[in-house]
Amino acid sequence: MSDSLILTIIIVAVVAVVAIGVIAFVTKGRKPKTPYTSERDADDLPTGQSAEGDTDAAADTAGASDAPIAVQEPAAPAAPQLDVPEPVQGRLARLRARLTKSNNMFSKGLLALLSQDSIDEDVWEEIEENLLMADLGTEPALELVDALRERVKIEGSKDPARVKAMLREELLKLVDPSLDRSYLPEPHPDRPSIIMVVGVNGVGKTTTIGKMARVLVAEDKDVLLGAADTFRAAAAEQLATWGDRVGVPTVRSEIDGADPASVAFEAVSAGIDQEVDIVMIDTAGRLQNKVGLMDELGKIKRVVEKKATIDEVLLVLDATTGQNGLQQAKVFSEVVNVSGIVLTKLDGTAKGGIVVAIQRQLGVPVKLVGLGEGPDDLAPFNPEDFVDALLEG
Ligand SMILES: Nc1nc2c(ncn2[C@@H]2O[C@H](COP(=O)(O)OP(=O)(O)O)[C@@H](O)[C@H]2O)c(=O)[nH]1
Ligand SMILES: [Mg+2]
Repeated sequence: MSDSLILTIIIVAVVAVVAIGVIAFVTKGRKPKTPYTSERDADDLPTGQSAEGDTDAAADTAGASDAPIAVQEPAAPAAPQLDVPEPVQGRLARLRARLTKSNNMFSKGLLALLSQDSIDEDVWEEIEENLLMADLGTEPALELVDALRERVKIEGSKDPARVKAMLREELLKLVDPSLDRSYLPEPHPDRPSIIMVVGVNGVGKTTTIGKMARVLVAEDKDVLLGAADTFRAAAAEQLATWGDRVGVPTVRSEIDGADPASVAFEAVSAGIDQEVDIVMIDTAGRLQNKVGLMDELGKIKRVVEKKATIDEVLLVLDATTGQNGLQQAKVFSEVVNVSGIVLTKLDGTAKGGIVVAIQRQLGVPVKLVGLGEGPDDLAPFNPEDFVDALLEG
């Protein structure tokens, strides 16, 4: 009799613990360096419900967000040695060699073709093939060939330097220097900017957020990360590790498979509480179909926007996947309002033309490019530097 009473008590206790739901952890690496007011400093680690307006959202997140936020202090006893990220200015130029190496064939082949004594129909076709091989896309490739043909005809020049200059100008037109590529959202007076990062599994979302946190730290911004890829515990750990290196806190759930929207909500709440400049939200990419994708990303957006509107949705695409990447881009852009592209793994492909194809297809600019696995191998996209890199060598 008493045994079963004890058993009942244990079961009730276990159920109660489970019912608490999502417990978000805030790994706090460094004290925010900018303009927190002193009364905020005292409580800048949230220990419970943040200000007004949470009740609505709590309902939407099935009670998960009214769970207390536990504070996970860094384990290191001494002050951790933080990385100093490389300056952002001129990063693409520094990383240019990575692009040049992989795109050498592209430019060498093209220039050789264009510098021939007589460029006949066959040669123009070969030039077009070269451009298609570089994933430029059919329409832009045709446009480029037509424009070059016209100019070569008018100028009659076979001087390689001149031909190269023409090619540069025409490529630059296709990459479109007029697009707004700012990756820093306009600051808000009363709340952080929110950046959500989406894309399929393995394209480099988490890595990109980690690298971007460093870019933002180098730009003197206070950043907070939200690990809303709750599918695997390792994903949150991966993100928090990136954050720790530069003293950026990460809001995460300790439960695998927790509601991503709840974690995103907690991250934004913590970001508001801590008065950071930018909250970046990582999402899962395991979604198999459009409906699931729409449900999950839609819910994150809905729940987060009870606190603050999402300023930027960055779609991460792997440059090595070519047409496949374009297909993914299409699906994501149907589901969320993509405002910028991060093109990763450009160091591993000779298909730099994908930049043009993606921008054309989505009508959205490439804002940043990934050029390696190193922590500072992410660069703001600059059309001139990019085209120069394609044509170098
Ligand atoms: N070469 C290269 N590898 C990258 C780049 N960006 C990410 N990766 C690698 O791609 C793999 C998947 O990255 P991850 O961020 O976990 O992808 P996620 O599933 O979208 O979050 C990791 O091994 C990264 O190091 C890049 O720009 N260049
Ligand atoms: Mg990830």
